[in-house]
Amino acid sequence: MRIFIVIILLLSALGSVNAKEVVVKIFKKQFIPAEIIIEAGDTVIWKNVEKRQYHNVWFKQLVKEEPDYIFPGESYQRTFSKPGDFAYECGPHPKMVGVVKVVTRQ
Ligand SMILES: [Cu+2]
Repeated sequence: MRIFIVIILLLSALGSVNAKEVVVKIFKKQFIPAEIIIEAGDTVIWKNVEKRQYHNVWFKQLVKEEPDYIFPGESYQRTFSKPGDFAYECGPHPKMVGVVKVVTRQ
C-alpha cells in the first residue's frame, strides 16, 4: 500500500514539473498584461512595481472578503488548478481589471 502512495506522489511531482509561473506586473494602476492564458496547474504571480501605490488582486467570484493590500515591492500569487475564466479587479481601484484564462493542460 505504501509503495502505491509513493508512486502517486512521484507522478504528481512529475506532473508539476511542467507547471509554469507567469508574472503579471502592477504598474500605473494597470495589470500588465491584463489578460493571460495559462494551463491548469500554473501559478500567476502579481508583482507590484509601483513607487508608492498599493493594490490588491480580488477574485470576487472566488473570494468574498477583500484581500490584503500588495504594497510596492510585494507580490501575491495564486495557483489555478481548474480550467475556466477567472476575472479579477483591484479592491481600491475597481477600474483596474484583469482576467486569468485557464485552459486544460496539454
Ligand atoms: Cu489598485
